[in-house]
Amino acid sequence: MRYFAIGFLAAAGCGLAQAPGANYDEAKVGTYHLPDPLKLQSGAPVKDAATWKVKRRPEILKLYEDTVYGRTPAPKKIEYEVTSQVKNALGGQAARKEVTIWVAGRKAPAMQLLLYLPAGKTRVPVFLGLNFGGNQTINADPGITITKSWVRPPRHSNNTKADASSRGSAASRWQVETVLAHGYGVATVYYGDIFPDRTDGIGDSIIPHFYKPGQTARSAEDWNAIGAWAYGLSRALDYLEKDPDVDAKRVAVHGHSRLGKTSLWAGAQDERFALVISNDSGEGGAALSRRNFGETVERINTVFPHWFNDNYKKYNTRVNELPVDQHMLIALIAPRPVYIASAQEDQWADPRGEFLAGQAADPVYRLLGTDGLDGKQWPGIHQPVMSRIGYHIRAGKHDVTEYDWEQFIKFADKHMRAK
Ligand code: GTR
Repeated sequence: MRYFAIGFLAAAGCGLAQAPGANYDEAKVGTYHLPDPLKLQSGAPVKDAATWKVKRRPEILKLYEDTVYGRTPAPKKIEYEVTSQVKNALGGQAARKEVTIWVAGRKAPAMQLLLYLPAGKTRVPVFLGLNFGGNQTINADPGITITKSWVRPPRHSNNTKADASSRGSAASRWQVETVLAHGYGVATVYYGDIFPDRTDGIGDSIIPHFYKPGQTARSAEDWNAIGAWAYGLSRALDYLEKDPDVDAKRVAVHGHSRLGKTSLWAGAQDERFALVISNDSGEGGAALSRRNFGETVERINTVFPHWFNDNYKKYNTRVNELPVDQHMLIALIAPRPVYIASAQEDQWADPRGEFLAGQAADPVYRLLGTDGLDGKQWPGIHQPVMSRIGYHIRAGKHDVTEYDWEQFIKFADKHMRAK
């Protein structure tokens, strides 16, 4: 994805100079002052859980809607149809279902949900996440329906229709068999079913289906791709609540990179998600925006103008004036468990900034009576922290690996397993 972004920037001719200019020098990060999550806009301190819940949390949520991800409209009722169901997928390890979910009536794009459940089990906890290439990419299982939605053409190709060669291409990022073996279900939807990830994707997204009569465009506050993807995750959870084989009170929402930004925003807004995982989400995700390290607000808004709302662009060169920073996004998830995963070679995502955001959310978790983020120091490579705010940094690149999943499972076993 990284390489695509740089290629895209060159192709679009919109300021290639910004990418090589990115700062990777800790000495040049500069000083910054983070907004206090435990201070109301009026200036009054938040001293108890009730004030957090009733006043400060809604205040922060609104700031995020107004200035970063945009306002999500009131949810419409889903309609759904189970289109296939087998009991013996993956060599007998799992039951598999495919479900079409209409999130905004039958005229709007529908999402195709793929669900695996450990064979013979009911009321199972589930890991739910969006995928980048179509459901068929998460496992080589030939029974998965290949997405019919637009997909980004592979290198040296113009083919925007996925074919059988993409089956299982992201299997290492999903570790389906391992997750099932630990007693969890796996649920996924292709993000392009909700908003095709192109600068001009809005017309084919669910967003116009929420316009009021006569409306033809979004306002500066309105949602955009990340908001729409997060909305899709909540509607997938609506379906999981109706499926008797799933324990919808134990659904972990996860995502990698731009979809990690999305899982955080989904978890922040929708308190039904029991646990939230961000993998290498970086700028606009878990990383502090005020730290000038790796990707910046200006860069992300320039290359991906369709991800955040239009007001966010006003902060391109004024990050210090943002009324929020990303520790407050994590705080919105409190007191639910949240896990932040970084990768050492993913400096673009600012691993340290991701840890510091978790740390700055800690006081909110503590106010709500949990252990927050254990430990004061940024942990070394492969030293996962499993407190209510969890964190690890692993060796290697921007990716989701077997190691990441081992930690996600351990974290879920600890915080979501017990009833
Ligand atoms: C990059 C983008 C990152 C991250 C990544 C991805 O190009 O700059 O913020 O979201 O894409 O989603 O893979």
